[in-house]
Amino acid sequence: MSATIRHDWTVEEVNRLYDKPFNDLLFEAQTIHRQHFNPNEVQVSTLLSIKTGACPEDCKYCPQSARYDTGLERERLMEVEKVLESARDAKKVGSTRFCMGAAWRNPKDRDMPYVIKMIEGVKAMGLETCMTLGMLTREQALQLKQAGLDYYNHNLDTSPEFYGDVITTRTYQDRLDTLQNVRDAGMNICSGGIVGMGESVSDRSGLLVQLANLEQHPESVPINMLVRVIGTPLDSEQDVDPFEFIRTIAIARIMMPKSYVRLSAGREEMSEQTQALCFMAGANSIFYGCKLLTTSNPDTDEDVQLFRKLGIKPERARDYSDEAHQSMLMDAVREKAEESLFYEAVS
Ligand code: SAM
Ligand code: DTB
Ligand code: SF4
Repeated sequence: MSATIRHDWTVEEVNRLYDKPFNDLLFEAQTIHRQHFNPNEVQVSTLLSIKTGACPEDCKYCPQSARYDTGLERERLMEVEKVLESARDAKKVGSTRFCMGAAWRNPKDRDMPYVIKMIEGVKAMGLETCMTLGMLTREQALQLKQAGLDYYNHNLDTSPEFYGDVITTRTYQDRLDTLQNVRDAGMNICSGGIVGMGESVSDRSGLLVQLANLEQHPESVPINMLVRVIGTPLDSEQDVDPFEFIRTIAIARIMMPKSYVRLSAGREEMSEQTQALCFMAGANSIFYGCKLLTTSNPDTDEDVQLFRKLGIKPERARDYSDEAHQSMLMDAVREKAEESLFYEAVS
């Protein structure tokens, strides 16, 4: 049982992990988890939708697409001060990372000064910053990095084979290109996907293979269970067997031993016992706060209770200023930046 960092996974091999006896799989995942993390600590992030609804994209799972009638009220880009107020509240309740999401295909140049002010303000509070704004160009990624953005969330969502059944307005390669731009700018990557969209086990394996075979594993891997929102094309998808979801978490942990695996959307539908098994399987991050972007998340009181019952403590902010991590990110940046017009921006 080795925790070597691999980037050569195959779908067949991962399918075999899905076929393992449940207890063997969980034991393997928990053993690897303990080699890299304190098993009784969970990182806590808070989400805020900074621009809601009316998105031109057609992601079939998403309540924010303008193409589906989900009854969601659209909201323009939030004022910077309002965003900072929310971040202060998140900090008060113990979150260490503040994630800001926008229902955009990509940010427009005119939006950048506002999101930059948001990053600077949140960062000044001592919170880690994360944004998810859709596709990014290299230049935009560099601007966000310069403003102090720690993480960029951009999910691959599913396997390359199933992807076209879910989204047609941007390609899988577009997503990979954005992840490359984020990496080249020297930011941490947050990328994962969704379980429960009607995909096969091989599609779940295919997603994890794509993530784990990236040049560097994403620092953060959110595994979402589909939140079925009425009006979206996936609103009548079948329930996911909780054991299948837990297996996905365990396999993500085994394949990406040092990444934070986030038990992400869908917790409201999960029992405490399912969530506990997800933590056992190696999940070590959650969204905390009663709202995700537009749908609900468990009440903070419920999460405090659950942590208490399990003896779990929220993790204190990780110091990504540590030299080894910074120099690893900066090596990647320099390599790419030398060929780029934007070298001055990062040097
Ligand atoms: N618009 C940007 C984008 O798509 O890149 C950022 C926001 S988007 C809402 C971020 C992610 O939320 C999606 O990639 C998807 O994985 C997740 N998500 C959206 N709706 C969901 C749902 N109903 N259930 C589970 N996850 C969902
Ligand atoms: C991620 O993987 N999950 C979060 C975050 N990244 C941005 C979003 C979940 C959204 C769930 C549906 C909603 O609340 O609109
Ligand atoms: Fe738009 Fe993002 Fe929702 Fe897709 S997931 S419809 S890009 S907000």
